[in-house]
Amino acid sequence: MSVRSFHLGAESQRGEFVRQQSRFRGWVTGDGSSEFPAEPGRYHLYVALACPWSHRAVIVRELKGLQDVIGVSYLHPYRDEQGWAFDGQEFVDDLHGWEFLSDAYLASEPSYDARVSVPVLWDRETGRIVSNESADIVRMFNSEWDEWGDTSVDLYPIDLRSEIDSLNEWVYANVNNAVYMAGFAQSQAAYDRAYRRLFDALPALEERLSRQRYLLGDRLTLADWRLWVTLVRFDSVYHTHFRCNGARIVDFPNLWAYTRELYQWPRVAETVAMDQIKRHYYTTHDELNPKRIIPVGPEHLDFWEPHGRG
Ligand SMILES: N[C@@H](CCC(=O)N[C@@H](CS)C(=O)NCC(=O)O)C(=O)O
Repeated sequence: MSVRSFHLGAESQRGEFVRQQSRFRGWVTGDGSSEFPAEPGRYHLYVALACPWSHRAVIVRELKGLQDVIGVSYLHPYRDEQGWAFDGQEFVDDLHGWEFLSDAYLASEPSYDARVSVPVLWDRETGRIVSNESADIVRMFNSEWDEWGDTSVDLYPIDLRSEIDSLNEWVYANVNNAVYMAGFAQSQAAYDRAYRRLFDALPALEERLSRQRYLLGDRLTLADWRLWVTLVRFDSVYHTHFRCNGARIVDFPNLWAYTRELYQWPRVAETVAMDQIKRHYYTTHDELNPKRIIPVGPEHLDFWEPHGRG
């Protein structure tokens, strides 16, 4: 087995963590107008349940009832410098028997040498990656397979799209990515900036959710699932591992009830692999946790407690 090395991180001159832009931005279309026409059984999703960006793709696939239409393979939660991998036991690539997700990237672009990220939407027909951008993948899942999926579920309704897009941008910068910027900061100042962003954002979201059930009113949208994948990991991982210790989600009554409501949404709890989530973060980032000891707590975090929203 050869050791492959891919860039695992980048920093700006200010010591800030910089997330790589996704390289594959193809689009599956229900009307067949792109090079990737929607078909049942043709596309396959590679995800790690530990990863928040993967998690929202998994959730939208479930909510749209696409389980028999789009296949899925799960990567092992532990990731080293060789990138996301299968162990051939619990985590197997049924399609190709690959050992590493980098095989998918190299098959798509033989000279690929950038970071190997999940999720990946794979096309079995052309043998290459359609997309490695979760924001695109969830939008495709929402509508492009509607011939086979549940059309009663629309998480990206036309009348709310511009509001969803702008809120998504804000949530990404101030919550989803802010926790990583705090965790991977290379200087006190970079950490302080990320921390401030995050702990200005959470009270603003708390206030918003005290007035309305979901982020954009009474309809659950992609914006909610984007936020939620970070909230559900927060108290177990980001609060400790990424030093986001200004408050826990359980300290915000509305954010915490909202987190429980979405957790209790049909078919969602099954997608939350808390053991894999903790294992991934606490064992993968040696810089932050060199002994790879996984904290036992928090205890009594009960996502099934009645949420009382409605
Ligand atoms: N823009 C990507 C980001 C995905 C991403 O950063 N995934 C992380 C896991 S949570 C990853 O695979 N990181 C591996 C690496 O960067 O080396 C998306 O949203 O799909």
